[in-house]
Amino acid sequence: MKSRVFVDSATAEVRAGRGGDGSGSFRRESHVPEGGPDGGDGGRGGDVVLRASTHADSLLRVFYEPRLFAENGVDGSGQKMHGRNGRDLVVDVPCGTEVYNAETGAWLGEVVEPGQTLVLAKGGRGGWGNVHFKSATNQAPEKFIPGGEGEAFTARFELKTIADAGLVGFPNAGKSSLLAALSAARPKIANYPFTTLHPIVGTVVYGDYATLRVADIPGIIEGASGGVGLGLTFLRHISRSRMLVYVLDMADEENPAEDAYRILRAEVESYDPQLAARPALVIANKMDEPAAQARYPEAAKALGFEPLRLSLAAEGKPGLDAVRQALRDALRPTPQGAPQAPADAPRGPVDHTEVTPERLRMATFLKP
Ligand SMILES: Nc1nc2c(ncn2[C@@H]2O[C@H](COP(=O)(O)OP(=O)(O)OP(=O)(O)O)[C@@H](O)[C@H]2O)c(=O)[nH]1
Ligand SMILES: [Mg+2]
Repeated sequence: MKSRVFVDSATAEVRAGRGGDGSGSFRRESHVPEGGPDGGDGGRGGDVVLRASTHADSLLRVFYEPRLFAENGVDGSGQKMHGRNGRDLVVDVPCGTEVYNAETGAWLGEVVEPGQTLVLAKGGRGGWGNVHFKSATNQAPEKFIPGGEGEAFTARFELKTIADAGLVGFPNAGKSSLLAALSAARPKIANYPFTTLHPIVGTVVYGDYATLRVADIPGIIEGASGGVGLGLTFLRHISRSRMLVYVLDMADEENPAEDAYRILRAEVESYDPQLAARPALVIANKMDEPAAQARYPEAAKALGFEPLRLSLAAEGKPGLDAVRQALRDALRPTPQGAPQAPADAPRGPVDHTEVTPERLRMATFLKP
């Protein structure tokens, strides 16, 4: 079983290996009367390297072992022996890990694609042995060069989950239920708020083997971007998503869907206006509930568009195929490379008696 502990930021001491010293040795052999300098070079210090891995799903390892020290190079020795290079320390972190200098706040880079590496700290160069200093005038140099220091600093790691689409919704709206229905991911689902405590990503697989990744995060409540509830820290995990999926609980009588949508958008907007401007799919969930059906026309009117009807509790999960298709359509690259809302996306109500792909796109995409 996978660890339930989820760590999405961590601080660690990073220290590359020191270079081994050069040697100041002289050749001493019984049959060689005047042995010359034979001190070899030191090995270089190991680097500290960050590597994106699909096997790491949080920064737990860094959190528990916050000393990331690479091996020192070995000193050179007599008989022109070169010291061994220090081994690099390769730190596996989840895809989407960013690194900052903890003291200055400077952004140092990120690893995104599986296998991508980033050298965090370079090892010190190996020192030079005295063999390098032998010359016509100096046949017995005592001089040698010590190894260089490795780079060292305090690093702060932050994980930004990589997914194509991010689910946003009030607690209990059915986000995890949607992820479970779309993918093989098995997030915890329960009828109480804040069931989901950390982000989880699932992969949606299409008939033609196209895939896209969807991230489920804890529920967002009003004030999340200002630190209320769990929301703020987790909005970060969908900040790279190319699109957002707003999941509205149509059966929630206390929080009408149109209010929920306005609050969610405002929270996303105050977190990052660029994120709020990305394409969005809006889902009216729990449509199997009579209260949801009764509320739908009024909500659609207030919203100014028809959110996609979905029912995850009913037999056959009506609406799910349309959600899958809408995700796919939205994420298909355009000539510009990024998904775009159609230019003619309406702001007013749309007649939705028959769900054609074109209508779906029109009803579910909102121009920022
Ligand atoms: N009737 C009905 N219930 C649903 C539907 N979708 C989800 N639920 C129920 O709503 C409750 C909350 O579902 P979750 O998927 O855990 O909701 P969530 O948005 O992930 O909630 P948090 O993780 O707390 O933010 C569960 O009891 C689900 O079974 C639906 O379409 N119809
Ligand atoms: Mg959940």
